[in-house]
Amino acid sequence: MTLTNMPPTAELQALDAAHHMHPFTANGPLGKKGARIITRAQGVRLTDSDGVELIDGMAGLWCVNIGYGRRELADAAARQMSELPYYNTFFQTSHVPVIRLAAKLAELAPGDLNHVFFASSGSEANDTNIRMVRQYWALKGQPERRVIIARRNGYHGSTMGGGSLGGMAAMHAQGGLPIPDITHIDQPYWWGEGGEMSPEAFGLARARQLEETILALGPERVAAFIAEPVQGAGGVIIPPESYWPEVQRIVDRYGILLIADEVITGFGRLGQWFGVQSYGIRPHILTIAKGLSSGYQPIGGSIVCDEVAQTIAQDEFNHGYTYSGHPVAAAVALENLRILEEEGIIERVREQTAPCLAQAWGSLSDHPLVGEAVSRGMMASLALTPDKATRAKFRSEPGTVGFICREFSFANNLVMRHVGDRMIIAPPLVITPADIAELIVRARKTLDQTLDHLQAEGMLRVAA
Ligand code: PXG
Repeated sequence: MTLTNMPPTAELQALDAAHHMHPFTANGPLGKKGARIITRAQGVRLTDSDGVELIDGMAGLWCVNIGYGRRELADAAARQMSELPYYNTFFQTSHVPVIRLAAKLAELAPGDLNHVFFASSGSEANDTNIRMVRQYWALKGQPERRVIIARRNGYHGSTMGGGSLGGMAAMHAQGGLPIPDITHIDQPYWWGEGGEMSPEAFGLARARQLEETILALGPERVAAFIAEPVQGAGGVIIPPESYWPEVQRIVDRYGILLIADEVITGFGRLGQWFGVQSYGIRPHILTIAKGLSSGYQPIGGSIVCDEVAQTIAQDEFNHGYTYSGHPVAAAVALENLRILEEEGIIERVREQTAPCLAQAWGSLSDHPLVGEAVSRGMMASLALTPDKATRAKFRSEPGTVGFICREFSFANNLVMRHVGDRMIIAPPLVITPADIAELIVRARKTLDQTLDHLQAEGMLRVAA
C-alpha cells in the first residue's frame, strides 16, 4: 500500500514537536532531534516514513502478540462498529461482545478465576484492583486490611494508583506518589543485587522479605501482594526458581490476596495462556491488557476468583469506566483470542519459538559486554557490564550505556529497548526462527558497535 497523501518526514516531525507531548519522554530534546515516524507494519516488521523497514523486537509496547496486519481484527472492529459501536454496562444492561469475552476469559484463565471487571488499560485495571481488594476486606469485616505490598522496580501503570503500586523511583519523584498504604519490598534481581548468594538462596531471601514485611506491618493490616510473574518494564527480570513457590507459601499462610499483574506475561508471552501457569502460581486476581487485543484496541481488565467476586457482589461496587467492556474493543479481543487459539500460536511459542529464542539470545552471552543473556518465553534481556566476572556496573550514570546501545540498535533497524544498562526484547509471538536469526545478527552488530564506542570514549570503566 502506498500512502499518497503523506507529508514529508521533516514536516511531520515539526508538527509532532510543536503539538504532541510524548509519554515518558523529555520532549524538549526529542523535538530538536525529531521522532521516528512509523507509518505501517506487517507481521514483525515496521516501516517508517522514509520507507525504512525495522524488526520490531518489542511487539509495539509488549502487546502485538499476533503480529501486525491481521485483517480479521479490522473486520471484527468494522462489523461491531456498524452493529453497536458503543453501549455501557453500568445501569443493568449488557451486550453480546462483553458477555462473550468475559465467558471466554473465564474459560481460559486457570482455577476459579471466573469473573472479569473490564477497563481500557493495565493502569486502570490496577486502579480497579486497589479498590476491589480493599472493598473485599471491608465486606469481610476487616476494613483495616488496606495495605498493598508491591515491589521496587515493579511496573503496574502510570495512573495515581498504578504508579503507586509500581516501584519506579523516577515516577515516585514526580506528582506526589505513592498514595497511602502501599509498601514496597525488593525485587528478585539476582544478577544486579544478588551479591555472593546463589540465585536460589537469593530468591528465597527476597521472597521472605514479603513475610518480614507482613509481620512488621501486622498481618491484620495487609490486603494484598501484587507482582508481575516476570518483571517487564523493570528490565525483563526473571526470578530465581525458588522465588514464586516461597511467595505462594507466604500469601497462603497469612491469607492475603495475591494479584498477578499479567499485562505483559498474559496471552502467550511465557508459552502458556498466563504466566502464573508457567510458574504454578495461584492468584486471586489477574491484571490483563496489552496482548488481550494484541494492542489493536485499548482494553484491559481484572480476572477475579469466585470468592472475591462473590464477596464484592454483596454490595454496590462504586467503580467503573465509561469504556469498561467497550463493545468494539471486546469484539476485537475475541477475534484476537480466536486467532491465538486456532492457530496454535501459544503452543508454537512453547515448543518451538521460545526454545529457539533462548538458544539464539543465549549465544550473545559470549560477547565481552554481556554479563548475562537470559530469556523466558518470548521475553529476553541482556545485562551490559564493563566486567563480566564481577557483574560490575559502569562508572557512568546508570542507563548511559544502555541508551548508547539502544541508539545503535535503532540505527541498525532493530527495535531493542534499554532499561538502565539492560537491553530487552519481547517480539511478537509469531516471530519465526528466520526472523530471530536476523534479529540476533542485528543485536550482535549493535553490541560490537557499542563496545567500539565505549572503548573509543574511554567509557569501559567499572563503577567505583
Ligand atoms: N502492568 C504491567 C505489568 C505493565 O507492563 C501496565 C500494568 C500498565 O498498562 P497500561 O495499559 O496502562 O500502560 C503495564 C504497562 C515500558 C512500558 O517502557 C511498559 C508499559 C507501559 C508503557 C511503557 O516498558 N507496561
